[in-house]
Amino acid sequence: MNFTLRRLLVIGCIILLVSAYTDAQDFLGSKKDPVKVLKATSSMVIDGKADEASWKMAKAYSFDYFKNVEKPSDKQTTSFKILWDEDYIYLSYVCEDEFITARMKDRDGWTFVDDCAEIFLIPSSEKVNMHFGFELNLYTTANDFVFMNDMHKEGNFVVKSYNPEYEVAVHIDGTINDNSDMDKGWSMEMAIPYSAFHMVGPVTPLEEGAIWAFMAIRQDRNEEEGQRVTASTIFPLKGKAKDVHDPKNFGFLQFVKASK
Ligand SMILES: [Ca+2]
Ligand SMILES: [Ca+2]
Ligand SMILES: [Ca+2]
Repeated sequence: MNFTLRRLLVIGCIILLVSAYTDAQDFLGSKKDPVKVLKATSSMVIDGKADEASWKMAKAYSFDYFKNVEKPSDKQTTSFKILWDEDYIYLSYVCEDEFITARMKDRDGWTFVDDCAEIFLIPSSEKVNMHFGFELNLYTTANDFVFMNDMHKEGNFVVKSYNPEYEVAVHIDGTINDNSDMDKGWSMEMAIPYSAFHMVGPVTPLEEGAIWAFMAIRQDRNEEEGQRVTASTIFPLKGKAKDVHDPKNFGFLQFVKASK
């Protein structure tokens, strides 16, 4: 290989590396481009309908990354919004759903194989191996937990006795557990108090400018029998396992003031 060719190859490699690095830094949810969470300026009524003025200001995010799709109808759309104030984090999920399904009525049961809204939050600007998880089905049954990754050679620890108080309400446009008709969808509104994240050790405050890591997920169950669900997420799931609990798959959010 002559000198000029070798030099061109080296330059090409550098360009590729720099562009890969830039891509890795700029995706939605990266620290450079965190999901901006506006501060709520209106009073929020947790009734399952995101029709407060503050919700109208908030940007809607779709869940475009699907897991366990077997047929085209498994890809149903979700619109996700998030807001904050000094006391609460507010979440809104608006989900198209032709087959609204709910089974689980026991706290900390398998809500994640029902139609289910999920949020995993790390109250830190670092992706530590621990998150608070909230998985709620359409009966507002909660599976809530503290999840600890890679605690043991056997895997993860999940502390399900974490049962904080928070507000949640669901609005249904259709019929639950009746697949003889086509439903329109459902929406869920949640308010999780900042006190739910208090613990021994550092917690990044809920304040303007603070950055937290998170993952938002929707589970979609459409069949009367079995426990097959399709998951969809705000951020892509990487790795062989496509694990929603892997903090490497989480993105960042930043609490900001409402723009005028
Ligand atoms: Ca509302
Ligand atoms: Ca729990
Ligand atoms: Ca469904």
